[in-house]
Amino acid sequence: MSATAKTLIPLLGDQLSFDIASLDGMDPARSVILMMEVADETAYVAHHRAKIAFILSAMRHHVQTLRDAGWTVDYVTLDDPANSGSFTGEVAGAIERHKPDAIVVTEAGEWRVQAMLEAWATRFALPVDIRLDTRFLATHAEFDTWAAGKKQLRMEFFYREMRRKTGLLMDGDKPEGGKWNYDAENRKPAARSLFAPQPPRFAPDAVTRAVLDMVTARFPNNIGSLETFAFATTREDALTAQTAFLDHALPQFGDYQDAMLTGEPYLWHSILSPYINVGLLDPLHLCREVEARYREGKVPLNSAEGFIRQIIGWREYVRGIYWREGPDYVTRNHLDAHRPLPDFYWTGKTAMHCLSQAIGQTIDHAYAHHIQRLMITGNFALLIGADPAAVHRWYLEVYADAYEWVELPNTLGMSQFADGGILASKPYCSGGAYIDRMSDYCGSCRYSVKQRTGPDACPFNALYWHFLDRNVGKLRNNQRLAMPYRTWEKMAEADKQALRDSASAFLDSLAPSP
Ligand code: FAD
Ligand code: DLZ
Ligand code: SF4
Repeated sequence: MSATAKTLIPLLGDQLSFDIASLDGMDPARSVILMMEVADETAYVAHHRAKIAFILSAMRHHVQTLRDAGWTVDYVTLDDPANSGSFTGEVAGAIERHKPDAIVVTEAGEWRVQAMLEAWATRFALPVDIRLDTRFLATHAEFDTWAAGKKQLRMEFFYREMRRKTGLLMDGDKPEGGKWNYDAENRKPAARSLFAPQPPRFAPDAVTRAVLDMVTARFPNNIGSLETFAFATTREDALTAQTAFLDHALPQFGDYQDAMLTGEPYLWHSILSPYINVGLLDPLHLCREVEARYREGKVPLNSAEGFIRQIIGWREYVRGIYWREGPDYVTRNHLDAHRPLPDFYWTGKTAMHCLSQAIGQTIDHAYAHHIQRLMITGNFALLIGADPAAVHRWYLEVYADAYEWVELPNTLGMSQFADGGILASKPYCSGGAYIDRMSDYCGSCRYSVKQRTGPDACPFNALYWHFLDRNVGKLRNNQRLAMPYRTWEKMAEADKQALRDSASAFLDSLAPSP
């Protein structure tokens, strides 16, 4: 490259990290960073309005820190009349403006955008260096090597590799405390008398307020409230949220990971996924902080291990599956499910208290914790036989942390079993008893969780048996479902028919999505 050569560095909205690979070794004096707010990204699904506002505001704050650090940043706003609406259109415009000799970019988080980056070299007749995203522990190639030849992929074994690789919670070559996984100690139901810490809320500054106004004007029909917007949009504030979690919630994170309480959206969860996923927080650094708290005796092992497993285990594992399975993963529909999602997924207006709580807080905060996503909204969609592609679109729309690489395997694989068991060894299905055990929802529900059939019975109960019955051909041989199938088979035919009739009547009453 000549002394005056210039490199264009397009930086995507989920690449807001200082140590992003595309900046590594680059000279600020000979580089132009390009950041683009584009209609394509704001509209590939009808995102929750707080999700759009969070990402655009975090991008606008990040520009300032990059400029303060000496970088030249060309920033294109969504309301710029010359905005072409696409990453490729904006890169074309920036090439006109800056006449670069090369493009350096970090690989995209999803197939859709990665295909765009890969087309740039031909389209612009410039060298394009697409760098691996080093914010993840395992490259795609490393994951594929681990997975190669295995009959079944299981997160637990991949997770152990990541523990060894990072040295997190290791005692020499043994797991800290003698066990790799303390999940059995992480299933306490929460009681009202326990004090649940509230995550810090960040009042919108002038930059965020301008974004909120723009989003209000441009996306009037998208789901979601903006009045309650309280996300951190700078690294500094995200670190404040991280410290608050480590100090106040982490000690009990393990015990109450699966608990649910009316009117308490957060409990002991971290609410850090939006920040980790855009790059404001570094996942490995966060895990090292968690380990340090454990070593200092401030946090019990089940909490530290449980949290670290979510990040270096599940988060890395679902990403590996997403890239390994390919762009057609989204079309899988193992259980041949085709029902539209009911309309109340967009309003929260249903008499089922558990669903109205999980969906209501999703509309208000663009957040629900894992067990609400898996065992309330996900479980219900699975039991009614909702189309997995529609379920996937809903989850991608409504959560502030939703990007296809992490959302799709969690939804289509873990929650809807639509990949036939690549990600999870059994469908996560349950009747009302599980929800009653892990929450206080049923006490204030119009339905009775103890009843199995009839108009006042908890709909989850009959739907559960209906699900097993109609999928018997595909699920009967699953060892982990052997017990419920034996119970079903032993049931009197009249009881079975009453359950079938009750579930059918309920299914007929559902109004489809708008
Ligand atoms: P905590 O409970 O505090 O967990 C700590 C961190 O671990 C999270 O911030 C997250 O980074 C990571 N983590 C935990 N579970 C998972 C998981 N299963 N997969 C990947 N990372 C995990 N997570 C997303 O980040 N984006 C999504 O779009 C997303 N969609 C989901 C859809 C469904 C149907 C399900 C069942 C789960 C989904 N998850 C998704 C995983 C998980 O629910 C969220 O990461 C978590 O609820 C975020 O809240 P938190 O930060 O308070 O998490
Ligand atoms: C999700 C999102 C939204 C809503 N808007 C933008 C945007 O205007 N500009 C941008 O660079 N990124 C945005 N994103 C995040 C991108 O969709 C994300 O970076 C890609 O999905 C990565 O593959
Ligand atoms: Fe949900 Fe059934 Fe409990 Fe009502 S009774 S809250 S529908 S599980």
